[in-house]
Amino acid sequence: MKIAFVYPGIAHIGYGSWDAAIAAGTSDAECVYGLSLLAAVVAERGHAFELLDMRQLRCEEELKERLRRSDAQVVGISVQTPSFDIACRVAEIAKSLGKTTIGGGIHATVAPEEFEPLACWDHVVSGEGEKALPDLLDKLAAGDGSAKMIAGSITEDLDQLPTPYLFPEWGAKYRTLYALEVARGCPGRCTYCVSGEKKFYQRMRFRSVDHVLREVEQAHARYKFTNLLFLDVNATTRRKHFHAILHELLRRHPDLGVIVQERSDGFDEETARLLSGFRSCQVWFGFESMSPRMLSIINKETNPDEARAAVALCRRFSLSVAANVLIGVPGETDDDIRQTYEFIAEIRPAVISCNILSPFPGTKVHDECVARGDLMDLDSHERYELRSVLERGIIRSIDYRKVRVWHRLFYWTVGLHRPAQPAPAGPRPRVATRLRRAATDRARALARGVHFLTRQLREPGPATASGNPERVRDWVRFGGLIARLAAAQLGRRTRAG
Ligand code: B12
Ligand code: SF4
Repeated sequence: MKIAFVYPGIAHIGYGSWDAAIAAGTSDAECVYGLSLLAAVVAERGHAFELLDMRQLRCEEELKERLRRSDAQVVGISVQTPSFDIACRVAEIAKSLGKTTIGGGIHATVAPEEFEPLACWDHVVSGEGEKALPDLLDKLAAGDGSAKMIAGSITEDLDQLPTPYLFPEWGAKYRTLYALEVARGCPGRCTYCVSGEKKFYQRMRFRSVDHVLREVEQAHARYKFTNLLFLDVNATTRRKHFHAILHELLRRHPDLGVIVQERSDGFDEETARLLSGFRSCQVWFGFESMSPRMLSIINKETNPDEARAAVALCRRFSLSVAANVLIGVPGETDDDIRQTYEFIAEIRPAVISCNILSPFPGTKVHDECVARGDLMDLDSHERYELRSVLERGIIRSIDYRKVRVWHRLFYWTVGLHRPAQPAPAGPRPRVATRLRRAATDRARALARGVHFLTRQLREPGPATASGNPERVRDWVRFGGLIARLAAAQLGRRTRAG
């Protein structure tokens, strides 16, 4: 039996977005780890597969043509919430060509009831697919019937999983950035997160250190990748385990750049010390907010002191800090966002991702919004996509004009204040050299500032004054906000002085 895997993740970004995203280095051209794993497990059972990544196709006609030419009898579609409508369209096309359709992925896990009544789906696998999918393909190959709705089982022993198959379509990307999973699940219960609400993702399971290292060795020998991304949402949930992996990786591949994702409460000195041994390291913290009130509302179970301590550790060990913040949360006030903004302005992370809350099905926030009639009428699932939320809004009680202004301000602040490069190691250079370097630094910062501002002004984003009165109002608010923040800062400095 042959399965064509389809990745329909083109919500908001559209067909053919891959090349541009690769050129810009954005996460819109990330490899899809779940599909790499599924390809490897179906291959183990003797099934053939191919990939159709819609980000790499030009239009629906090309998709139809590729499916028509394909000798795959089955089409397996990996669905995240924003791409549900697109996925249904793919399933309709595949069915019209006589293929059997299987839906899976996070949306099939959190909202299987949305698939059930639709005739375009023959089978829907909710939860993890490593056992359910090959079992289903075996049955289909044998001509045995199977239920439409299938609950995937949890893979208890992650060491049973094969090394993911790296689709050649993504080859160049994998060569620079290899994604690695060392554990699954998260014990957190953040109200806005799918992992936090669904029991399925809360149970932690860990791969053994040997199993992880074997994969890294195989992949490194083959692809010679230069950077390693830990997909785990909280790398240090079990510190000793993560330290053992880092220790061994450091011994074998200190030349790698590593990217990890962390909660600020889990980050300790030993982790920072080990990470500092690699060629480079970026730590993405899920700070979300610096308002204790909001941290409690979203049930983040961290506090601003832990965030500051984590950043201080990164500074001490010269690790690059990347910050995730979350705004547009029901119940949030200007003052709550201001506390987060001031923290960001103070720590000056190298990169920021300012997320706007999207009430994904399967989260507590979603259920609460529905219960109080706060969710807007949505014409498509694409409305859940973050950039769409920013432009069109999704929760009635949120003032998105204000959210857009803050959003822009976070990026401006970080874009303009990117920390200077650390001084190179070695003897202190002569005065003339130091002056020349300082002047070059200033000139570069100025050029970066000018480039950044021109890009922001040209960008057809919500806060550009392009003739739309709504956008002009955004600008006026923006100016007012900057003036107020500057005045507050000046007042504090004067008092301190
Ligand atoms: C890496 C990552 C990305 C990467 C790669 C995405 C990908 N598809 O792999 C990038 C950066 C591209 C990305 C983008 C987005 N992401 Co993301 N991402 C993740 C992250 C951190 C890890 C994903 C992962 O590899 N998991 C491990 C693998 C093994 O699990 P898996 O992918 O779910 O696959 C398993 C099952 O779902 C199932 N399965 C999957 N596909 C299929 C297909 C078939 C046929 C079958 C039978 C089974 C099956 O079997 C797999 C093996 O068990 C998760 C968090 C998490 N805990 O999963 C968020 C997560 C998936 N992302 C999320 C979101 C919101 C997004 C965005 C929508 C953000 C945005 N811009 O709005 C975009 C999607 C863009 C789009 N156009 O649709 C949410 C999804 C919420 C939702 N309801 O959709 C998550 C859960 C984060 C969270 N906790 O809120 N993401
Ligand atoms: S946001 Fe992070 S810490 Fe919170 S539940 Fe989700 S994955 Fe866990």
